[in-house]
Amino acid sequence: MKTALITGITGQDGSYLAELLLEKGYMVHGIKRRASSFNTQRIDHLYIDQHEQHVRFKLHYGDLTDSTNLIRIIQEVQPDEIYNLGAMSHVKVSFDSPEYVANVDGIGTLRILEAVRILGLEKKTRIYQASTSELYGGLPENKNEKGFYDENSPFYPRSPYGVAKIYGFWITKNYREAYNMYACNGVLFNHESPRRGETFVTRKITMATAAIAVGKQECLYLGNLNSLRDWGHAKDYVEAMWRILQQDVAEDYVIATGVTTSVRDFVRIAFAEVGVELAFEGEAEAEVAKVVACTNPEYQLEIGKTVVKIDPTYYRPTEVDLLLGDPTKSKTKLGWTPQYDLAALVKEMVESDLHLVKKESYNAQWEHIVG
Ligand code: NDP
Ligand code: GDR
Repeated sequence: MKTALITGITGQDGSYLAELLLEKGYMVHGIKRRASSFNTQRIDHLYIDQHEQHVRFKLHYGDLTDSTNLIRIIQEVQPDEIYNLGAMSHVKVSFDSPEYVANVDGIGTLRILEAVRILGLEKKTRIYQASTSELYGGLPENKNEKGFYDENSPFYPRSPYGVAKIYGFWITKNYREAYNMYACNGVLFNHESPRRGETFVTRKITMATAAIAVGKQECLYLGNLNSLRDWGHAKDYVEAMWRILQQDVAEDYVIATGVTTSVRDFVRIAFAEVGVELAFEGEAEAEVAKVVACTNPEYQLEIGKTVVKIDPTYYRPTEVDLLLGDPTKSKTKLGWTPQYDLAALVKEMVESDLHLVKKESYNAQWEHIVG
């Protein structure tokens, strides 16, 4: 039985990856942070009473800022594979906490690599580093001749998050070259799911779509509607992470769908899921989206109602305008093909959020969400 250790197991990707590895017969260890309230909602369904025999899922308290803790856990677990998914992963928030992000997302990666080296596990333990399309920064001149970002495109990060992650990228590559370690970067483009954190734009939109449809929210406030993202499903992307660690030779891979969509169109597609057609009018901070048709008898929104407005609070000091990844290498070398397209992703997210907001207990004030 192979043993895996996942940092960030309580996050979106950590939860899907834990499910995948358990299905594959792994013993799965995860690092969770101590918090004053429960933070394991995404993985509670995987928890098995630790007193039972044959337990294959175990959580350890820890933090990527704490080297001795990481060394102790890795020594105890002796993992065959480490998936370093732990991070402060919100780009906008990284402008508020740049030093913390550098420590967790940048130096945290070094701490994992060093722990493996200190413990003499370089030959045994394979390491996956959660790298990101944010490294590219969306500069048009850096796209390849086909108009995509690929494994050879230059980096130009545009946020403290991107800058911290670029350190994680290079230190992973350096340890691979310097110490012959099996350490790889998955340069993943945006991936979403019903488990996506509520302050990322897709989830913010699908939750608001559902809440507005059932009359529990008036309006959705967003920032830059023009930005374009290559959105896939987290379930597909964790499969790619696993494949990256199963190759003969350690390499870095871009994981993407190869399709890009604007935030504005994501809003349109989400509202169409509840039978609402929107029209966008006005420009810049005065842009709004109004209901022009409502075909689902279950959700009777007034024609002409404004359901989306701009709040400049959500603008970023520096923005990544466009992301579009070239998945050619991952398709050919890893045999990876995503199962979801954007339509299927949005459908699943809206359906899940409708289920959530229809619960009587649901009364969140999404108008005031910060993120
Ligand atoms: P989430 O924000 O959903 O999860 C982040 C995880 O990291 C959580 O488990 C969180 O714990 C944990 N974490 C945060 N700070 C620390 C810390 N100091 N020490 C240990 N753990 C910590 O992110 P995703 O699941 O979406 O992403 C997973 C990884 O992939 C991240 O590294 C992210 O930067 C990267 N990535 C994500 C992409 C995406 O589109 N989703 C695309 C490219 C890269 P807690 O639950 O306690 O907050
Ligand atoms: P991103 O994801 O920054 O790409 O990082 P996010 O969903 O936060 O933003 C995507 C785009 O939408 C625009 N936007 C808004 N974003 C948020 N969060 N809230 C809003 O109200 C809003 N309005 C418009 C943003 O400006 C941006 O252009 C994600 C994270 O998962 C990272 O950890 C990961 O590395 C990258 O994807 C790839």
